[in-house]
Amino acid sequence: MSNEVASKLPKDFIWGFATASFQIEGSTNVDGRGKSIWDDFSKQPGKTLDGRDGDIATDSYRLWKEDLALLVQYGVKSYRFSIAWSRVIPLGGRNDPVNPKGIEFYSKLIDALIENGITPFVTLYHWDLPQALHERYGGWLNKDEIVQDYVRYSRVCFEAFGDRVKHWLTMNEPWCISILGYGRGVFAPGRSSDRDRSPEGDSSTEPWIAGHSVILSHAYAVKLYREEFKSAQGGQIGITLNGDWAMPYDDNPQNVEAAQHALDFAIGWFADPIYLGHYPEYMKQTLRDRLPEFTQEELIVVKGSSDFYGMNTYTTNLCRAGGDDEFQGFTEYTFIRPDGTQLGTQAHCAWLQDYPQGFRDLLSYLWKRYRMPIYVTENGFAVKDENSKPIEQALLDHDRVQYFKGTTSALIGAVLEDGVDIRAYFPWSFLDNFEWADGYTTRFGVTYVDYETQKRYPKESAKFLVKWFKDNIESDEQPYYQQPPTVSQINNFSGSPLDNLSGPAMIQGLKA
Ligand code: PNW
Repeated sequence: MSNEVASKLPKDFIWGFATASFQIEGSTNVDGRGKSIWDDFSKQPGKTLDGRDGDIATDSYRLWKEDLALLVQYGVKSYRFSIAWSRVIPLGGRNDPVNPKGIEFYSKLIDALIENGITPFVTLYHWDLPQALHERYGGWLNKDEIVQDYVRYSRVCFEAFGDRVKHWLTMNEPWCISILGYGRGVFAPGRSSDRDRSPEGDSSTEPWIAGHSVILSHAYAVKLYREEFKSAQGGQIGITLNGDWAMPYDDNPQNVEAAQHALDFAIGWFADPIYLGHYPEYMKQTLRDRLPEFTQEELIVVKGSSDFYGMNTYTTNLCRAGGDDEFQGFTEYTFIRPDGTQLGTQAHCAWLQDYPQGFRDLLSYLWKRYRMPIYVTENGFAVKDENSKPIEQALLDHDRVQYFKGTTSALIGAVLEDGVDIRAYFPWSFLDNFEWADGYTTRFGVTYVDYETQKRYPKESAKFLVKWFKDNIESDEQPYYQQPPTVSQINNFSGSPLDNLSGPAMIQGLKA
């Protein structure tokens, strides 16, 4: 047995689908939830492409049992979701009251997942900062306040859920929080130097300050977990960073260097301090005194503050030296090769093309540079014009299936041939959902959501992924996937009848 060449992922490999609270929950005004910065931001004219907000989203706060039943039907091993800070602590702060209804919601969800053999993979912060903290002291711009408030929020979550949650992600994508929220101003809270966009903000300083606060908040929450919870609860905790592969446009040494500069600004900004203990040299040179410094005491807390490398990645950029975009490390991105051909298939969003080799190259780069086990916590594709297609056609999401064929084969190649230690893979996303500044016009789901009826329809890509993981993970005698539960089984674990089951069946189109 042991000298057989492995052809599958190991049996403890984790896979499942990912979501985030504000993108799916809706019910923004119930059970004591406080506002997040996305509530008002998404309601301001011009902030979302379709002018829509997150008040309903996929209605998953109400429909969570249907969502769970679908996850069970898919046979996932794990589900990545995020907790809305302002449901748990409506005003967010360290002296503000905890909301029992908020705790209860996530507690029930966690119990139900576990009862169905699904491992909860929980993000503490996926961009929905309590609005009250933004108003009180500027949110991520105020390091001294936000670190303490975030750590207290984390404590409440470890206390309430840590007996059952063994996989924690502190922050989702600090680059997006900082650059898109405080630099480009396209995400909440929408601050920017561009006065057409925002009455306040300074794009030359605020993103670096916000990023610094995010790193420290993450690190002090991890310190708390390790000191007070880990020995009893036995979980793992880390951060998840976004970052796309940067490929030199051609062999010109300046472009080769530019690709590294792009990686320094997109990934190294966070990964270097957290895994190596310092900001990248190129960032220090470029930003000088605009890049905050860590004190010695802080550095001790920051360095080594993640148990694994959490990786969200979508695409590959061809990189050329030059341009004036500081956020990209003064590198120009393109998808057009020197010979005029496109790198890959274009997605609905301008920033995304399909290029699986880049995914594999990024995995190798991160493994060599940081030497941490990698959890791929997001990876996905939005089919061009999917939202304008009739449902039956949208379900035949050929380009998304191609995308996942490419990334799953790159994934298994990285593990079995390149020797990269990858422990998990979460396609984004379980459902079509509120795609931030794109509103509902861009669909990333493997499950189609009809927003008129809130019915869910598995797309071809869901079927592809379910089968791929069934076929490509080693199994014991006991298959890891399960039979879908009956409605009465679902009712049993929740103790109440399925609410909101409208029409013949909420979930259609998947053959067991
Ligand atoms: C991630 N970019 O965001 C987020 O974690 C998800 O919430 C989101 O729905 C998903 O990717 C798809 O967009 C990103 O502009 C947003 O490069 C923007 C970018 C990358 C990731």
